[in-house]
This record gives sequence, C-alpha cells and structure tokens, in this order.
Amino acid sequence: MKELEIKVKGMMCNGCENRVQNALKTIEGVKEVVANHATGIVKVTANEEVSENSIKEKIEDIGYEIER
Ligand SMILES: [Cu+2]
Repeated sequence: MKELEIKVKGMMCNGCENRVQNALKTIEGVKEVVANHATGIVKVTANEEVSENSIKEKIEDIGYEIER
C-alpha cells in the first residue's frame, strides 16, 4: 500500500470532491480517496502497482487540472 497526495486545481465544492473521489475509485487497486476542495489536495491510498500517472490522468479526464 502507498499513499499519494496530489494537488488539484479546479475543485470548487463538495460535488467536485465527490466526482474526483468516485472517478478515482474506479481505478483497479485504489482503496481510498479523500478530496478536499478547500486545499485542493487529493489523498489516495492504493496498491503498489497503481501508478501516480494513471491517477493524474483520470483527474484530468474528468476536467480538473493537476498542479505541477
Ligand atoms: Cu464543484
């Protein structure tokens, strides 16, 4: 298991948090997602084989931006 913290731009409300959380939970191996629109931080708990890139791509797929 690993824990990732990803900084995301564009989450404005609880609905955005839910969208991000639900989208990331569809990735095989992702166990837990906590998104916070106030801080922009998305915390992901996942199996070792889940790549950080696949998580970032999914976030971008649903319309949010990764802060780099
Ligand atoms: Cu929103």
